[in-house]
Amino acid sequence: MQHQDSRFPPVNEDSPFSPDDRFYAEEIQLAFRNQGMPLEGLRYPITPTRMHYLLIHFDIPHVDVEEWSLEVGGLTSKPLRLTLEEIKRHPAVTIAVTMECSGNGRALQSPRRIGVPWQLEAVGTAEWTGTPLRGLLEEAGLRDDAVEILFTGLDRGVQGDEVQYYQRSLTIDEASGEDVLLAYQMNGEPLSPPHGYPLRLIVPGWYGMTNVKWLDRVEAIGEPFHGYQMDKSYRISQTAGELGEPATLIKVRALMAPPGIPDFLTRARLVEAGPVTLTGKAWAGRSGISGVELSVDDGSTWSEAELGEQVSRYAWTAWSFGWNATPGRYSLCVRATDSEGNVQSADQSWNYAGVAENMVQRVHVLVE
Ligand SMILES: Nc1nc2c(c(=O)[nH]1)N[C@H]1C(S)=C(S)[C@@H](COP(=O)(O)O)O[C@H]1N2
Ligand SMILES: [Mo]
Repeated sequence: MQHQDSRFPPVNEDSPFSPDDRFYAEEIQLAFRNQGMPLEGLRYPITPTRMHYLLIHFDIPHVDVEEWSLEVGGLTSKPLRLTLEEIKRHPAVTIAVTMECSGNGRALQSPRRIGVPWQLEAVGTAEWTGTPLRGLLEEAGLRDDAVEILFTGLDRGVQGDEVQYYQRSLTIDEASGEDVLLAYQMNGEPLSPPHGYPLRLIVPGWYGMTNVKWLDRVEAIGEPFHGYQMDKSYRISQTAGELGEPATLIKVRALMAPPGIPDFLTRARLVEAGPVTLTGKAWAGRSGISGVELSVDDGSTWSEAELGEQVSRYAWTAWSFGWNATPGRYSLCVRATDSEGNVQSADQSWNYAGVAENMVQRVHVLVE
């Protein structure tokens, strides 16, 4: 390949893919539509909105807020229809939440699954402002025969041969959690169209797909919902046919802000010899982080990093590690342990959908 810096391995030689396992044009197009957070974004406690990742299955709906209203109904004694102004008159809370797409890391699994080809950038932390859902459910008066709350977005498309609106459900218990929000602001601004304008669900601790955007309806239903985005997608299984377990709470993960400077094409890192402070963030759904460890020898030996502040109960914790870098090539690894003792593995745990995978990050560095 021309224009390649000779100090770095040729494209793909150092990558988890074999040369004949390149990405398809369809995946690249999905990657353009669904931006990731550049990993240098790990330096911010709150991700600037334009750096937060995006995942949009179908098209971004065009919403005229004068025409828009939210229906809160189904098995309720007093169904509601609320304009955005009416929703904003309800009690408001702001919570910093680390959101991660369940497909984060998908493109690092081998054999890889066709889908949005995330490496590790499908994560971000934002301050979401909205009204607790449970207040509206109380106002609407849930009937005793309701077992789940179904959330329907305005976006429609075809997936797995099914024409569908984007829909996900939660049990009444989950939906009534005090921190489950109907959010209309992200980082102090109205939601942007790609992030769900005018209103979205925020369920702190759960993988991204739970946070239904462009809300149209919130309905109490009498049977568990078995739609495509519940039963056919976001399942941890070894084959297409198998139902498997659903992806739910975000698993423990640590990531490193890339040290030094990048090689343009491969993103391999060039670091100056001497003391280097490696930094990053670690998170785990609804658990705290009890430790972060660093390895500079591709996972053979590990040392404790120093933990910084946790941005909020549902947001990532900062970590840092002092490394005395001497000339050579390194594979830096970082792994976190959550407060329940779950620790990241160096090996992949492959599944068919490429979801809820949290293998340790490896960062290739040349020290000169
Ligand atoms: N209506 C609707 N909601 C949605 C989606 C979608 O395609 N449509 N994508 C989901 C997925 S898979 C993720 S990871 C998050 C991403 O939220 P963000 O784009 O604001 O980061 O939104 C979720 N909510
Ligand atoms: Mo996602």
